[in-house]
Formats: sequence, structure tokens, C-alpha cells
Amino acid sequence: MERTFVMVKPDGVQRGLVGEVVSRLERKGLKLVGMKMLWIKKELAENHYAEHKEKPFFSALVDYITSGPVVAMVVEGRNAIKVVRNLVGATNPAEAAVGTIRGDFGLDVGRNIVHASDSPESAEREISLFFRDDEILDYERADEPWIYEEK
Ligand code: DAT
Ligand code: MG
Repeated sequence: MERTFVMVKPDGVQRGLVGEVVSRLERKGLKLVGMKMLWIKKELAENHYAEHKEKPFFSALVDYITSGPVVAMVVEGRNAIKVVRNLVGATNPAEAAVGTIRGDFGLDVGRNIVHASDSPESAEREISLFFRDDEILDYERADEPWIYEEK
């Protein structure tokens, strides 16, 4: 089993898409093992997006992600990192496939609704930036035998 970090960004919260995003993850069979609402401060935003600090869009990105509350999640499942990236869709919603979250709900790369970790290294880093160990819960979902053939 793999864990990944997912976040409904301020535009997703403001547009009432939290339930839609969570619902798509749940229906896929992924398990929510951590969830919180928070308003990201500048320092955390700069840290979270550190890989982009030399990019021309960095300051706009930090302003956007700190512009309102977000919903942060830890999501668990087999191949969760890749599976969630596929559910989220391409970075630019204008190019994201229909059926993905960004493809169905967005138009602008600067308002792309949701974040998801892109690798095991970033998942580990991002989960630890947003969650303490005791905020991540270990439990079985009742439908697991109907989602996985083998444990
Ligand atoms: P992703 O969020 O798909 O992992 P990323 O890590 O390359 O994409 O970029 C992080 C965020 O930065 C992305 O969600 C939106 C913003 N961004 C990326 N490329 C951009 C660009 N060319 N112009 C404006 N914003 C951009
Ligand atoms: Mg990224």
C-alpha cells in the first residue's frame, strides 16, 4: 500500500468542490487516512512548492495557495500516487482529459483545483509537511475485500 498527499486548493474550496474531489477518491476505492482544513501560511507554501522557487509563476502560486482555506488529505491505496495523479489530470486544466478532476472542472493553470504528490519522495515530504504521525489513522475500510482481490 502506498500513501499520497492530496489537497483541495482554495479555488476548489470556494467553488464547493471539496465533496466532489473526496467523492472521486473514495469511489475509486482509495482510503482517506488523514484529513484537515487549514489556511496555509506563506512559509509553508514556499516550502511545499520549493521545487518551483525559480519559476516565473512562483510568487503567484504562493499567493494563490495562501488565498483561502484548503483541505489537506492523506490517501492510501495500491499505487495511490500514480492513481491519484491520473484522477487529477494534467497540470493545465485546459489540456487535462475529460473525466479527470482538472479536465472536468477547470480552465486555468493558475486555478487547477487540486494538488497531488508526483512521486514517492514528494509524497513522503508533503505528508510530513502537513501531518503529524498521530494525525494519520490506520484502519480497514469495510469494502476492502471487494476492492482488492488479494491483500
Ligand atoms: P502539478 O500541480 O500538476 O504537480 P507542477 O508541480 O508542475 O504541477 O506545478 C505546481 C503548480 O504550479 C501547478 O499546479 C500550477 C502551477 N503552475 C505550473 N506550471 C505553471 C505555469 N506554466 N504557469 C502558471 N502556473 C503554473
Ligand atoms: Mg507538482
